[in-house]
Amino acid sequence: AAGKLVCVQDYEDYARKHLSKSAWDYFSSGADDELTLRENQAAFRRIRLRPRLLRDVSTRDLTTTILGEKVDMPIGISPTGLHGLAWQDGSLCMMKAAASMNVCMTLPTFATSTPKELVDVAPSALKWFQLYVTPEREFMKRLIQHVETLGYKALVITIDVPFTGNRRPMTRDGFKVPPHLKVSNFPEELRRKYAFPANATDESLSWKDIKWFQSVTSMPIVLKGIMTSEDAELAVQHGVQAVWVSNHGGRQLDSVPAAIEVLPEVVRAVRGRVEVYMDGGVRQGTDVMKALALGARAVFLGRPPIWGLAHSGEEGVRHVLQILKDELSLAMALSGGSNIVLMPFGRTFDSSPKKMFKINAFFLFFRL
Ligand code: HOC
Repeated sequence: AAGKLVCVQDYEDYARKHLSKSAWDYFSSGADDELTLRENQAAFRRIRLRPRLLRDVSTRDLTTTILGEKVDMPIGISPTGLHGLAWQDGSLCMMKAAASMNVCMTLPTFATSTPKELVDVAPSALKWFQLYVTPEREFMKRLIQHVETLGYKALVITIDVPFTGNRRPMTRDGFKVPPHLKVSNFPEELRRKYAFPANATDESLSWKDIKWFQSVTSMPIVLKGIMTSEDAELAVQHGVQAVWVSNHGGRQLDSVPAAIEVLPEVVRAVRGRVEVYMDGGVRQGTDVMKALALGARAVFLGRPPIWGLAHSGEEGVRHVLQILKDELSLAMALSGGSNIVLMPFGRTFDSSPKKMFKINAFFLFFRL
């Protein structure tokens, strides 16, 4: 049945019809007027590609590395809360699908399986852990060190949620996590105190706390939620290993620009000193190409794997990933690239100020 759906939009349409209202509202909604939510996709649509031809595209290599780890394509899975709302054992299904496609899975703090359960179903797959920072530092430290011991390869700290954005459909209906779902990362007493989606995060979190994270882990740190060149520069100065451009799928501050629009200023600011990823609005292979052309090392998917889960669990997620992989491969071929890292749009960045922005692009985009 999964074969009948041919693009991510088909999966979203299926999910809209089949998820419960409360689950659909949780996954689909954005903050306030949902301007940013809509803009994330709309901004991709405004970018156009310039293909180069006669370049032997008979084979295509989509493999790349992120933080030194090899993956089969520059597309990973973003942390999204409450997978179990979309499919039973949703976090495990997502992990298995990611493992079978050899892409990075980012386990959210508000997952519905534990970090260890993911290791058990996919021991050697690439896993990152996304952290919401609660005020309970001892608990945070234990959790971070636990995932590190389990072999998670990066700590992705979400920095754009000092308070949860107002997603009106959820507020209207008084969204509650169904009692059968366990938000497994929290021990019982903390689960009551920081019950999702009540405000669980430490709203006093600031740049000076980065040192603390660095002191408790040797995992590379990725800051997720960067939306300005100023914060990108601060991230580099604070010694993190990567920045992740994201407006939280339009679920936090409404009226910020689309993630893809912010990407170039962040890429320029970091000047190749750290890797840059993005999420927000990626729905097809050409979107991935556009993000890569603008300097992202990889893109991550938030809602699309959820729509896959809602359709057919692990199989649905795998098919969503396969669709995007096929679309990316075709888009590469049609625009003259046989290697995703060396695509003709390949910009290279040199940290020396003189050669700050060496572009060997002959493939680029323009905006309408
Ligand atoms: C601490 C509360 O990322 C979402 C999730 C969780 C946000 C609430 C965090 O729903 O966007």
